[in-house]
Amino acid sequence: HSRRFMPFSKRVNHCVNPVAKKLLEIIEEKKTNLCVSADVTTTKELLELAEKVGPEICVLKTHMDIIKDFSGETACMLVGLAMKHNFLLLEDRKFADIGNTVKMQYTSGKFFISSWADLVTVHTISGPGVLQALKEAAFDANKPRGCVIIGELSSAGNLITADYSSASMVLAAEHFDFVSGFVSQNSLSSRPGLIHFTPGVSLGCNGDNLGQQYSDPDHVVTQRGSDVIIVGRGIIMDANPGEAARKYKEAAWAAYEKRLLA
Ligand code: BMP
Repeated sequence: HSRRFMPFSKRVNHCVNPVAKKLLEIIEEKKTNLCVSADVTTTKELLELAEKVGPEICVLKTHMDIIKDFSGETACMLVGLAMKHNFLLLEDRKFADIGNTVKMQYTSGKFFISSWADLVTVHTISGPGVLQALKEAAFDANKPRGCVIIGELSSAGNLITADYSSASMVLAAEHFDFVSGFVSQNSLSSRPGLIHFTPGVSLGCNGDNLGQQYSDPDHVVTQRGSDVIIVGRGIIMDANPGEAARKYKEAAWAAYEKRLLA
C-alpha cells in the first residue's frame, strides 16, 4: 500500500521509529498535519507563540541557536507547553558534520538538544556515520527519539540532486528504527511508516528575496505528496498567529482528506 493514499490512523502500525508512531497518533487525534516553524529570537516570543499555536499543531519546529536568551528554562518551559497542548518538538539543527562531532553537538554544549527535542533534522552529506552517532546518543539519552533526514531543500539553486536524494533514502533504510521521516519537496518514499515534512509553504507569497520558494498547502499535500506542512512566516508574522495557524491547519487537513479520496 502506498503511503500517500493510506489514512494516518492505518499508517501508525507501519512505524518502526516510536516518535513517528507517536506523531501519527497526535496528527489523528488533533486532526492537524501542521508544523509551525517558531523562527523567533527570544524565549518570551517562543513561549508565547507555542501557547497560541499549540492547539492547532502536531509539531513545533525550532532553531534554538537563534534564541538570544536560551537557557535550560527555555527548553523546560517549552517541553511543558508541548505536553499541555500535545505536540512534538523538532529542533531544526540540520546536523552535517562527522558522526563524533554530531554526537557532541546533539547531547552537549549550550543546547543539550537530545534531552528535550523529540526530533532533529540531519543532512546525509557526511554519510551513514552521522545517523549511527545520533542513534547511539539517543539510546544513551534513554528517551524516544527520532531524526528527520533532509532529502530535498526548498531554496532556489540548492545543490541537492535526485541521486543525492535517493542515496539518502538508502541510508535511511539502514536505520528505520531511528528515522521518523524526511524533509522534502516531493514524495521520496512510499513506505507508510515514514512521514514527509514540507517547508516552503505559504497561502500568500511566492517567495522571499533570499531564495525561499513557496507553494500553497493544497498543492504540497495533494500534488507533491507531503504529510506535514511546515509554515514559518506565514503564521508567525501574522497579527494573529493562532488564527493564522487555524487557517493553515484547515487547508492542510482538507488537502489530506482530498488526497485519500483520489
Ligand atoms: P518560512 O515558512 O518562514 O519560509 O520558514 C521555513 C522554515 O523551514 C525555516 O525555519 C527554514 O529553516 C526551514 N526549511 C526551509 O525553509 N526549507 C528547507 O528545505 C528545509 C527547512 O528546514
